[in-house]
Amino acid sequence: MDLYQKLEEVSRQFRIEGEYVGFETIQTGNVNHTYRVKFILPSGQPKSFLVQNVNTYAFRHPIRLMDNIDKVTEHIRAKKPGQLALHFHHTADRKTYVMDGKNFWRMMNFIYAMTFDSIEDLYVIRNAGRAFGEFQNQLADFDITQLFETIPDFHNTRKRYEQLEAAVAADPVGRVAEVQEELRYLESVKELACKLTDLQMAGKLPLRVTHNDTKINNVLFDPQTGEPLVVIDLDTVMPGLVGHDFGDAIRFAANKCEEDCPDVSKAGVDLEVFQAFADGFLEQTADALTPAEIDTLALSCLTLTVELSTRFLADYILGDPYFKTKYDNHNLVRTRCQIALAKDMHKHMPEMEQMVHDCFMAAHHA
Ligand code: GN1
Ligand code: MG
Repeated sequence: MDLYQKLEEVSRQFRIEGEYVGFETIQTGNVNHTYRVKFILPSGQPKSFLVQNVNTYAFRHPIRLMDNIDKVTEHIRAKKPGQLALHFHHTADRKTYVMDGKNFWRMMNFIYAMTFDSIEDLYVIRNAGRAFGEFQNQLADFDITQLFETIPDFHNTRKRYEQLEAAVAADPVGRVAEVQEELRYLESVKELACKLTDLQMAGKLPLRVTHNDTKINNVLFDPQTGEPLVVIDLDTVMPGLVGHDFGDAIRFAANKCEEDCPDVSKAGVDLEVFQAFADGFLEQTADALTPAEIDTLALSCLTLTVELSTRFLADYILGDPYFKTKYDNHNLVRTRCQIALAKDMHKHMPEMEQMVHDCFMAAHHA
């Protein structure tokens, strides 16, 4: 059965009625496959839905993952009744997924909105910071023991280093020889990058419900007003550190180029973007955060950038089993870009720390 028919079949299992008029592939996300399916409902109204094929290599327990998402989306929906929210469709037997063989499908509402892969408008950046900060707030009273750890040790930087070391030792496709320079750099920043994990293990940073994949294109914006609507991509909602969300957002949004830019001379942290995001994020979260959390926000940006470098590089060495790639050495290009960004963040750490402090003081007194 081809994809066209498959998507119709899946939609029907989610009890969508009316005429199927086709689908579009949504070119975003490095892990799952996403499609917009289009129907004419029996009422005559055209309506779109999002169908996703969940990557079960990345997510080994997709059913429990959907259980997490269900609980979290319902918790958020209850906090803002009547407002736009993410919603997952159910099958006739009340499941939020359809399984066939190795494929794991889910369906959600299609929200007419804008996303940005890169943003120059500082107002929008600030709004993205507010959106992720608000997400934290909405889940502040959610019991973290209710959540299954969808990808264990997802942001455990020490474990990520171990995984890289194991990949190097295995070297299954002979790629280790050409990445010596990258390995040396990553080794040189290991202790600094792992500091966040060490503080977590020592119980010095509190666990919260975190999103864990706070790329700015995971915020949907109102196309007219630029106001944030909802935060999407809840696959990795798990107990985590506030720095995981803050750091990953900065890693993506404040980079002066795309995360896989082949020209590494373009990579670097845009401090205006950093400040705008920090301002929006702390406006929402300042009162809830502990001093140790505030003190590690700037460091967390370096941490998450180095950590993702180890992940891209390990995947490259293993022959790209995890991240979707568009060309042969895509994961190596990604690694190099993230390393260039990490180096620049390292250089600008004092300014980043000062900005976090200033935004915190401003929000705290507001
Ligand atoms: C993956 O698939 P996507 O784009 O939402 C990855 C993130 C990485 C990101 C890098 C579950 O996210 O951790 O930061 O790629 N998600 C997972 O682009 O591994
Ligand atoms: Mg994601």
